[in-house]
Amino acid sequence: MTRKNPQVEEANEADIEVTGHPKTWAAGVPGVYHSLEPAIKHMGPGRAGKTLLALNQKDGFDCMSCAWPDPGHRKTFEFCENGAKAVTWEATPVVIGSEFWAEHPVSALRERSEYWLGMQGRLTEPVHKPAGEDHYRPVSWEQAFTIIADKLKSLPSPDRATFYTSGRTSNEAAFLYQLFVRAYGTNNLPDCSNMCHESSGWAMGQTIGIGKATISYDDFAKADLIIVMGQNPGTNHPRMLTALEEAKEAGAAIVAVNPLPEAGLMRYKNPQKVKGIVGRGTQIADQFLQVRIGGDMALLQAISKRVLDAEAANPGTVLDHAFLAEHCQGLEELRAHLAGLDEAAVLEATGLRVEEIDELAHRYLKADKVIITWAMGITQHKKGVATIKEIINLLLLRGNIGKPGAGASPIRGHSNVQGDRTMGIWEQMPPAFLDALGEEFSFEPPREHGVDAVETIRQMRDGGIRVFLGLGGNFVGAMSDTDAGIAAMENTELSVQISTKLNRSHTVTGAEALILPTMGRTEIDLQESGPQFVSVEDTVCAVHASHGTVEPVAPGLLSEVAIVSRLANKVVGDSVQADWAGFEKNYDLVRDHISHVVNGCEDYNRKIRQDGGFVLPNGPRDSRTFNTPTGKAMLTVNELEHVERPAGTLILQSMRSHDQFNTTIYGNNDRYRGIKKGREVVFVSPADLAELGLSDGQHVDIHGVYKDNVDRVLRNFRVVSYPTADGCAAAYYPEANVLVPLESVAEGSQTPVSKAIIVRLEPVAGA
Ligand SMILES: Nc1nc2c(c(=O)[nH]1)N[C@H]1C(S)=C(S)[C@@H](COP(=O)(O)OP(=O)(O)OC[C@H]3O[C@@H](n4cnc5c(=O)[nH]c(N)nc54)[C@H](O)[C@@H]3O)O[C@H]1N2
Ligand SMILES: Nc1nc2c(c(=O)[nH]1)N[C@H]1C(S)=C(S)[C@@H](COP(=O)(O)OP(=O)(O)OC[C@H]3O[C@@H](n4cnc5c(=O)[nH]c(N)nc54)[C@H](O)[C@@H]3O)O[C@H]1N2
Ligand code: SF4
Ligand SMILES: [Mo]
Repeated sequence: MTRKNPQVEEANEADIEVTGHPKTWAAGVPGVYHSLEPAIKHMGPGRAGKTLLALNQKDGFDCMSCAWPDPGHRKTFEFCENGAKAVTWEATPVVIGSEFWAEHPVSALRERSEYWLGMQGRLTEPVHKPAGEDHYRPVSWEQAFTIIADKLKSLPSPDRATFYTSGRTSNEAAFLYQLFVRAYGTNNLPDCSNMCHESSGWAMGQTIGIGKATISYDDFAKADLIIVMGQNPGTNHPRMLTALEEAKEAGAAIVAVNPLPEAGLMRYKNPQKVKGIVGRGTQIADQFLQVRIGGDMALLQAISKRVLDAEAANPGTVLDHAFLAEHCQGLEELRAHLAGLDEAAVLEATGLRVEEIDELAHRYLKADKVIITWAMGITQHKKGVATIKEIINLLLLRGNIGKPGAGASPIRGHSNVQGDRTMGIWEQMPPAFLDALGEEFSFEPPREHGVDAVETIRQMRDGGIRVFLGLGGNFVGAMSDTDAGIAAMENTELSVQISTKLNRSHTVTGAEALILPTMGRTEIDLQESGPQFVSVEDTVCAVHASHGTVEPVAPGLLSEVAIVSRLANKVVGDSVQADWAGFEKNYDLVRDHISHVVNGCEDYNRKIRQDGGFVLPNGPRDSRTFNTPTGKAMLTVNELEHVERPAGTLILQSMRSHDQFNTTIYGNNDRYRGIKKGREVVFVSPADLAELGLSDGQHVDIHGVYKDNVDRVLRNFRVVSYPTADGCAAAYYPEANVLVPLESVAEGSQTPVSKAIIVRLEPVAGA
């Protein structure tokens, strides 16, 4: 069944093709074609059918790509092009055989691209790179666990190790993992969320007492106005376009706030509908505000000011006074602060015209039910937390939280990143959770906060942290300041990655390194008590089961639950009262513990077996209950600041192409933006090109401009003339991570500032 040694050609960046203009519509029949054809080619018709037909079905498995929720009524094809790509990438029958490791020294693998590494196929056996050697070699599971356990037990303090998690991990594996880590004695549990929606969690936690969306799926169709800020759903949450289309049909207006005219935000052709196949599709955005990078905070303050001005003009008619009086605090301070808003600064920060801002304010005032959604264009900024607090301010003024068709909705990235947090993957879990955990397993969990992603790099680099263990993900590839990340990982004594496929973090290692291969969500997980399922939580707090449907790609693979349990058994054993050997035989035992420890998960085994699962309780959404120190939702005052851009520089955002999932590169095209066969491009507006004396097609070096004067540079990128907001530029992540200093983080959340990198473009001599 399996295949080995695929011929994978690296991209030759000299071949890049640019069609010259972005697409104005997304999905439709090309979307379906672009997913089915590669699926059948890579998996064969049998495996393609068994996976894609089960994708997002109630008795099938949950899409491992983004965290977009499933509608109550499912169709036969309940997935999008990018979901199909994720499935194809994971369920491929191509595997890495034992001989691979002898053929490819680690130093040679390091020169390969993420694309090439991922295309080598699935990892199938544990491998070990001893200190001082340049090759991994196969080892038994038993040997692998012994190496890790011996090392962990030899450390002078549990805080000398760090335990990363990426957001694909199931609730069951995540729960056991954090238990293991805390039983070992540390809260060092950094995760991908530190680089992602951490700013949302901070801002919402402080203002409304919960770091999660306050809406359910059905609220989209009930809204009058949906504002989509700093998000590219056509690529990153493609089925959200269906929800937006349905909302429009039910009468909602949609506003997109983005420096780029992203295809899906403009027009959408729904492949499930006749008009999506033959027609022009639905125009999605009624208004498109082409904001300057980092200008959202100013825009939001300007809208809130207009709301308060309208109230002043017609007292008692604009604000939701009953809601504000009963549930909120801070209105007067906010009013006083916004009264002094400098409109000239707003125009400078946003790059928008007054009429555009007035129009959005008018739309907001006209609407009774408003949803604001956002993603990385908002969170990955120095002022990310403050900007999200301004989103909350605006919503609270007119009671747009805790009523049907209205609410705040961070749209999560990884398919189970939200669930992992619910299960305790956070370096700062609150005391109530730790109390419950300690009581359930009869031990005293550590109380001191652990390290987040940025602090992990610092402490590994400076020699404090000696062991890195990653449950999924690609820490070195995903983190900011690539060079610092490399130096940090190389400075550890042991790095361990639990992974499905090869990536950068397997080629940049500690002195000694291990790769533990694991099963993916598509695969049938057969254990002693029968086939197991796992559970996940989507972006609107719905928890449901996921059942694998194809044979595991190799016989020796262990599930994540099995790996974590066996490792924990070796390292912490019976120092906590946990049936480590029993968990992997029957995941119901894990869920019983989750029932007792995690708020809202009582009776988990029964509720998870209900049709479609269950929805976690959510105070603001369900009852306008706000778990803040005052018991009220907090309107907050945030000093306006926007990204300063010295003359001759641009503000560069790093973003995803249509052919990638984070550091996983499926291919070298970005169809909606008209890019083919390469990724080393930088998008710049025609006006800026003229001002900088550059032209489309020219090659430039991109230099980061930071006070520390470290020369962070990306060499020889092709300039693409593109309709981005003036003063702004864009390049792809993860390549652009080289340019982001480790110290450049959001205030409060410590999320790397991946969306506002100050750069200077220098023409490549002779090019
Ligand atoms: N196919 C696919 N799906 C994915 C992923 C993937 O890589 N591929 N990744 C998953 C993950 S982990 C995440 S977190 C999400 C990410 O989902 P997104 O946040 O949509 O991802 P990005 O590509 O980072 O896009 C950021 C968007 O914000 C805009 N933007 C940048 N700066 C600003 C700004 O200052 N203001 C405003 N208003 N807009 C700005 C950009 O133009 C872009 O449209 O997607 C998830 N889903
Ligand atoms: N410059 C810049 N940097 C960014 C961002 C940005 O927009 N710009 N975005 C940030 C964001 S939002 C995020 S979420 C992070 C992402 O950071 P990560 O989550 O660390 O990175 P991924 O690329 O999603 O991880 C992919 C790897 O996960 C492994 N994997 C896949 N499926 C499974 C599975 O089922 N189990 C296990 N154990 N492993 C699996 C595979 O080996 C694969 O290579 O990157 C961040 N970095
Ligand atoms: S919208 Fe997201 S979760 Fe749904 S099928 Fe597409 S990639 Fe998967
Ligand atoms: Mo993310």
